[in-house]
Amino acid sequence: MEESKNPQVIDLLITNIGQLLTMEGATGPRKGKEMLEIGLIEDAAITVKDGKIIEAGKRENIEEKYRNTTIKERIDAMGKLVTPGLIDSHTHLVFAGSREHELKLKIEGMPYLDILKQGGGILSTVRNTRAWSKDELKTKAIKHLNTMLSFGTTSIEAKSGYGLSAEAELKQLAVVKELKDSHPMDIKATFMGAHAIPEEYKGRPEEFLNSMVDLFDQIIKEDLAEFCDIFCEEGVFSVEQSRDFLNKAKQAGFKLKLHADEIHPIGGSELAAELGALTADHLLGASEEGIKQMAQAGTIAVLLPGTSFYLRSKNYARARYMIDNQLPIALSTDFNPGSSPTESLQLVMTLAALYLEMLPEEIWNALTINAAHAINANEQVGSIEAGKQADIVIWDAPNYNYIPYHYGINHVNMVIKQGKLVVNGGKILG
Ligand code: IZC
Ligand code: ZN
Repeated sequence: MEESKNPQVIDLLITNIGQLLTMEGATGPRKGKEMLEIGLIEDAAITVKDGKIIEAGKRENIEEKYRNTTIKERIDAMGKLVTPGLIDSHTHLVFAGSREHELKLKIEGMPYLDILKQGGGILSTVRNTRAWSKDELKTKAIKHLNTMLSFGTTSIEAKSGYGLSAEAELKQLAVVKELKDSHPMDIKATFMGAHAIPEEYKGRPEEFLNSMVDLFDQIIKEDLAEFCDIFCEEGVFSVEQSRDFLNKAKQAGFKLKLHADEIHPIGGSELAAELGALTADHLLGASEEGIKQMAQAGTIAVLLPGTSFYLRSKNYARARYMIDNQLPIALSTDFNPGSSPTESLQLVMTLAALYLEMLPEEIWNALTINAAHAINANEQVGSIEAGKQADIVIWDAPNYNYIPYHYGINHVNMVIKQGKLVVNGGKILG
């Protein structure tokens, strides 16, 4: 009898779900036509115990099956949309200050890399981040994490890269580690000491990179970061420098990520494929050959249309070509104080629809199961399936097309993180 398999007590039943996107059944990151699969169940219910999903199915079946079970808490989803928590697979979470003064320069037409060349941009955030204490950085990061959570994001990746010295990079990573232990958000850390060349190393990029390589063993040993990333870009780090740096990172035990072909197409995608990187991010200028090579190598493309939008770029990544060539896509905010100051993956959905020409089903995959793969968390999160974490969003929306369609506002009603209600009525709970 099925009933005998039920626990006698469960923590939570979410019922009366109009549309449930389970995203279940993926065997790896979804690509090509697989990105249209969303595991849709209409008129659905979910059961949860000990922070994990027990099962999801048709409301009628679940309610009948759990008729004699003690249910500690029930949530009526009022016929609305329910999905897995969103996953933001590329953020620069921890930084000091802000860069609103650059908005005027942008409006006047000054390019992003010119601002950096003049000691602004990333380098202005580096000066602030070096000056702030760990606690100041942590307080600010918590504010951003709370915004993300209230917008439906339940797992993120967070990069260092605004320290650019041993001490300040380790400070940023220590902040991430403390947040991991204290905030409901799941956070995966990336060491991005190779984000820019600091002023004191101007003209000596190799020496600077060596000083960052010197931190690898300590970061791995103290479990401060799982991934290593580099800004492979004209005027920042070349393909050769990136290859050498990432090879050393791989040897030290990091999984690899790259800011590749973000502004100029210099061969970052080909390098990502050659190194077997887990992800290559941005890819505005990725060549057709690079896209095919990444698909072969099993690299995931992390696309950040918010950055194209905010840099006023005419270029957007060629998502349709990527999908046609079986390259799996994740989407992300690129949350940072310069090229993408937003925590909202809901805005990213709209930009992905309008400018990457991605379909809503593809967008939901790119922000759930594929993003989970992009941060090596696919065993725990990214779908509503038995045994996975109960990271669930109840939206104030009738269906999954509605979120990318109605843009610029927050559609979240409730967020459930590992079985616990953390956002209600769009607001963070104490
Ligand atoms: O602070 O400008 N592109 N890194 C590479 C960034 C943007 C972040 C920033
Ligand atoms: Zn970035």
